[in-house]
Amino acid sequence: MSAQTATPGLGKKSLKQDTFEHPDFYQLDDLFTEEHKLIRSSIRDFVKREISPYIEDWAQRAHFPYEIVKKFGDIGAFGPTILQEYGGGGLDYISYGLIMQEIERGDSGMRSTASVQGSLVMYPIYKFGSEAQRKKYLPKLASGEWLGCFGLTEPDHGSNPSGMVTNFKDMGDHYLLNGAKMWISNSPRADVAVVWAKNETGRIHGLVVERGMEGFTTPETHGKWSLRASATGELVFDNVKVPKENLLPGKSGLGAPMMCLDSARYGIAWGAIGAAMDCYESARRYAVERIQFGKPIASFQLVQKKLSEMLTEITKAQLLNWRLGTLMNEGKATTPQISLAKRNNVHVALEIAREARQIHGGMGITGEYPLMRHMMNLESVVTYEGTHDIHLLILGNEITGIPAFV
Ligand code: TGC
Ligand code: FAD
Repeated sequence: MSAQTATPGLGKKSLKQDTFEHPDFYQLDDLFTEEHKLIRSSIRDFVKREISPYIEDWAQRAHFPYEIVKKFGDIGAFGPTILQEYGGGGLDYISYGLIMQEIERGDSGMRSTASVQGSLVMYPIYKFGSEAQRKKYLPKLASGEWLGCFGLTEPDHGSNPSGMVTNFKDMGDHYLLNGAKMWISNSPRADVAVVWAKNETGRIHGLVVERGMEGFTTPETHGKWSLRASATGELVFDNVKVPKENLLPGKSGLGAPMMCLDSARYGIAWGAIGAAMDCYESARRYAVERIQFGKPIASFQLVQKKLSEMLTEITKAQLLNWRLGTLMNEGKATTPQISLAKRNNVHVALEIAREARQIHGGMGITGEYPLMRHMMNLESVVTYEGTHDIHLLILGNEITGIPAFV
């Protein structure tokens, strides 16, 4: 075979400048379908129109813009991988990832609203619910007519959900639910809550609890410095009578909520890189425009180092997401693979937000730029859905076969 017909190697000397505006340094667009690219651009346009102009004000005022719920429903942001017959999008996992990426480019709290609804409320009803439950809840959740939340964490049981004390007793014609959940995204405005609780034998089950059930309250958590545009609260159950048909019959045990977390953590791995890209893009623009010592600060080696490292980490994370997405599509992704991506990508996003803030100097602390908001949001993202260290231990367990949680 002659040199000319051998497998091509190097192509162009460099990429077009606009590649750096929306970084796609390793030309992943070549791997996305036209449908993927269309979904990405339509969500990106939606975020530019409906979130970016207002998010700073919402976050500063700690205001959850409830009207976004219906709008997310209209654009198909809720349950994109769920079958269309239940109101979902019937899309693949790359599409789901791209939707989370573009929403979190706008704000992590907005992505929380969407990923809780899709992965933590619709997914368990879809996966473990009866046909009647699917038909009752999924279309209303998909359209944004109803908002949902997911109650796993308790005041004394965060990283170790298996220790939960929320419980229900079989009273013959209904269940009696008691206990409390804490740190629950969407709870203050939720119409339905997927709640994980133990039965009399200590086995964990999922129950769908509806707003209006006597003894069920959702007090809001105030004073957060993070995810300020997302509503967070408690779920309090004081002798709540839950109809028997509200128990999710398809799966019990901790594995059921953990499967939901796999789906949500996958979305976060993509979402965090959306936030990172927003920070990087802002830093690149600022560095080119800001003059100090008579030159753009982009001409200084230390600033170039920061930008180069940001682009490197974003590119590695994009490749990780794409490969994980293809494994998800094939039904082959594992929990530790998802942990690796969630842990890595949120960590690098947080570092990128911090570095980007530095490039903006004093301006970086103002609401004129998105850096501080992303940075503070990511402090929650690195903690929820399994902390940075818990994911490290999940990987340690996979590598050694020895669980180091206890
Ligand atoms: P462990 O002994 O490992 O497992 C107990 C049982 O669960 C099974 N299991 C899974 N099954 C399916 N898929 C998975 N991913 C599974 N992970 C575990 C496991 O096979 C076992 O089953 P069986 O039948 O043998 O009993 O459990 P452990 O108690 O030692 O805990 C392990 C640990 C620490 C890794 C885990 O519990 C954990 O990940 N902790 C972190 C908790 C967490 O992530 N909480 C998230 C709350 S929700 C949230 O944060 C939403 S934020 C949303 C937003 O706003 O975006
Ligand atoms: P802890 O478990 O008390 O951990 C504290 C520290 O100890 C962490 O650094 C942790 O890594 C470390 N640690 C714990 N155990 C170990 C160990 N074995 N080895 C080494 N280190 C360890 N939960 C829900 O159920 N639904 C929601 O919608 C939801 N939304 C949230 C929204 C926000 C804004 C936040 C902040 C949290 C949310 N959470 C939600 C809860 C979240 O999942 C928990 O905060 C998280 O799982 C950690 O639990 P914890 O806060 O109790 O911390």
